[in-house]
Amino acid sequence: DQEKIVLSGLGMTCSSCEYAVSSGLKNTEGITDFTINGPEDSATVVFDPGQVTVDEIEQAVADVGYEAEEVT
Ligand code: 9UX
Repeated sequence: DQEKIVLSGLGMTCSSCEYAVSSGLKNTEGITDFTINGPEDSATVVFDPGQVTVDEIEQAVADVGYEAEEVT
């Protein structure tokens, strides 16, 4: 199974921020695919809910220094 969420209001303001969020997502098991939208300050994440929860994804992003204001 695959689910898709959009994390927005992360606080990414430069390309290094985008890189940091990418590395956090890349190192999280269960995430199948993601895209970072720098200008929109958002990230779309495709994941297997059997392997990882939305909370864990948010935690992975928090671990690299960003916090989603909104998850849709
Ligand atoms: Mo540069 Mo992005 O300090 O926070 S990594 S703006």
